[in-house]
Amino acid sequence: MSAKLATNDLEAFWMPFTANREYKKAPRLIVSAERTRYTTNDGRSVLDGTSGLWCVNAGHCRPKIVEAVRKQVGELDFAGTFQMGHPRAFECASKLVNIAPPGFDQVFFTNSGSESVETALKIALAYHRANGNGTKVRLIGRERGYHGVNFGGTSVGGIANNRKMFGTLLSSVDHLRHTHDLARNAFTRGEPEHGVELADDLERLVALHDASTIAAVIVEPVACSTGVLIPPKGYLKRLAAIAAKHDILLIFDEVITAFGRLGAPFGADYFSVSPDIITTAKGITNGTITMGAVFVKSKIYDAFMGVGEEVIDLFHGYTYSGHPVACAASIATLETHQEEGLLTRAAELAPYWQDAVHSLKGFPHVIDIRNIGLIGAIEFDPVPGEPGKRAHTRFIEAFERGLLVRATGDTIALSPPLIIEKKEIDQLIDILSGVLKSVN
Ligand code: PXG
Repeated sequence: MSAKLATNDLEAFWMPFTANREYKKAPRLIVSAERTRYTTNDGRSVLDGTSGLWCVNAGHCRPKIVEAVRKQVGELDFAGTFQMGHPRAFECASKLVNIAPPGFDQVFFTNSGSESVETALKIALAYHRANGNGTKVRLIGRERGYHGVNFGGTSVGGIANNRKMFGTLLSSVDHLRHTHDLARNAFTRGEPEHGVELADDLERLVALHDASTIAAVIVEPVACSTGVLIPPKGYLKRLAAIAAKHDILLIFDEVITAFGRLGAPFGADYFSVSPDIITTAKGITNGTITMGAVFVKSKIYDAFMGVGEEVIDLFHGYTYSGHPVACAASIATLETHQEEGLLTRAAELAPYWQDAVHSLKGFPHVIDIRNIGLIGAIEFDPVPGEPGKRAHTRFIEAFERGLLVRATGDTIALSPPLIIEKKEIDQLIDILSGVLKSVN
């Protein structure tokens, strides 16, 4: 298990979002995991400060989930869900809508966050068409948003590096301004005071394009991949009100914020905002098996039921929509959450977490610290001409010292498993303090 791999064994895997040549010269390899810790191939224990990639909310290798997967794969490995079914998919969907915010009564299964986003965008377009509003075809995203890597999600996404290599993307897309404003909000604890008026940007786009051409607006309640941008106080409520006024569907991309990350089951619960569609993935199975789910309000599902009973109501779906093993993993995940109170545990830890991450103020080059729920971010001033370098070197240094963090741009993002204990938060901050002393 812990055998070191020869460098040439690493060649075949073209790794995603990775500097392949640098990585393969000095690989960082994980061979096992338990609860909040990884073990590397050279036998070192590493505290997981990122829940994998924001997905292992209940901690690693939880026995109930592992057992459910083992059992399911031996009992029913695969059965399709096109004009067919198997009980686990229905059970899983029912359990999911039970914990969803009020009004979300249907779930469409996908296999990833990217697929959830594509599904949500297509449902939004088809919804308006089914309602006789076929001119509502434009999709609105937000600068610095991340909605996965497929064409729709890349188009509504707002991170230049993710877009610039891939041609013209979808037409009929526009973007709201992002909400990051260090001049007014640096070192805010929780939601920033300033910037609610940025929601009015949707009115600007309505004035430009006319509401009759706009189908949906998609935002992450907290924009995590771009470096953790926390919405200003009142921003999401105002955005929802403007969208509703113009019959524009509001899609919350909760691939990261769903399943307890903020201290409530969903971001929609946390911010008391009711969108029309919610996209999820990651924590839905605790990262164990790939799965995503799109939650829709009944008005959306019902709009598709106007066709004859024998007619397919939505021409969309994936071979693995509602895969039995993924559903088993998801059911066991939801049970683990329930047994251990994990969907609200981040709320209990949030004050301690907030003090802990803000204690890192004052280290060289730190220009902002942000936090919400069990998420933290530390932003550095960039090395001139080398954007991203400062966070990347600190990420590598932290890993060497036994802590996994995520570097994105010039920000280090933190999102430990929701089962983390206070003493482990202390360890995390202790290791990070050592790393942040660097003046380079
Ligand atoms: N929407 C949001 C809001 C996401 O955060 C996706 C869609 C796409 O999900 P899939 O499952 O297709 O990857 C994401 C994914 C990071 C990081 O370090 C974030 C994601 C993925 C990998 C790394 O910030 N978010």
